[in-house]
Amino acid sequence: MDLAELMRSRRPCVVLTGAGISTESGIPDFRSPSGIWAQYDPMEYATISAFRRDPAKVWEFYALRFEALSRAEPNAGHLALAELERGGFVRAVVTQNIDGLHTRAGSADVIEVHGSIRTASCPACGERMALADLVEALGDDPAPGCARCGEILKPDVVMFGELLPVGALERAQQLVRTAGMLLVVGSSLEVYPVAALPDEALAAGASLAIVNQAPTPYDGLAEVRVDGPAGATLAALAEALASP
Ligand code: BV8
Ligand code: ZN
Repeated sequence: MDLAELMRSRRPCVVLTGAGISTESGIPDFRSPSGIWAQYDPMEYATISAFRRDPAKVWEFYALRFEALSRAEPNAGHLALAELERGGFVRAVVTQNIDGLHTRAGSADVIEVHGSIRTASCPACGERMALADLVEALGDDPAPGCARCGEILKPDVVMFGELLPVGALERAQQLVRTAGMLLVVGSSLEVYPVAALPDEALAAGASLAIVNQAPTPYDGLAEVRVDGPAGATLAALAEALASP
């Protein structure tokens, strides 16, 4: 059975995306050979303890990523998922990405389980700062301080060792338990608790499909497995499902 036939027969489809759907927008992923973790040790830059130990160092890492993220545009993969949502095939997109590209591509129901770079918040008083002001503040201060109380702000992304936004994770779990199928696009499915979502979908009787350019631990359980680029694969899928 191919992906289009599966999407027609197993509705609604919930999509889970990872960094691999945004590489064609120029944003590096994490675990590919050219990925971020090849240059930066996640334990030094992406854990909440690293942030508490040396916030300026973690801010330096995120400032670099903000550069690439703010220049990025949605690609054919993001646009195809938005079209499939409008066409009634995709129920929602659960994303591990913090780049906001699904929303900019027109997807209406997007669950950002690892937060987003859209804002940063003050751990002490909760004051929020938007990305535009952040980028400006980062210009002359490696670790932006809270306008209200001076404490160093933290990007509103989920770092290793941090709990995911409770509402987001619960909604993602509820969606996959009531889906006809879960379509995973561009994720190595190695980071928990998100990497347990395919198990929850399968346990609830949903089918699993995976579009990814490297093996994942769930490949053996996927009814359809496409080892190809997300952009072209999803564009072809939207094309196939557009024609009756
Ligand atoms: C939690 C932040 C509970 C946002 C990220 C030690 C210390 C602390 C925690 C742990 C620990 N050991 C284990 C843990 C648990 C940890 C975990 O799962 N670790 C893993 C590595 C084993 N999880 C956590 O810490 C989570 N929190 O468990 O809290 C807790 C807390 C307190 C007290 C008690 C309990 C938090 C997890 C979230 C971490 N945040 N990032 C950011 O900066 O982006 S992780 C990072 O990995 C990103 O969020 C990313 O989204 C996520 C997953 O990566 P992927 O998206 O899958 O990307 P990846 O590069 O891996 O794969 C991309 C794939 O696409 C590749 O296979 C590639 O081939 C493919 N591809 C590329 N291009 C294309 C393509 N395919 C098709 N087409 C293309 N064009
Ligand atoms: Zn504050």
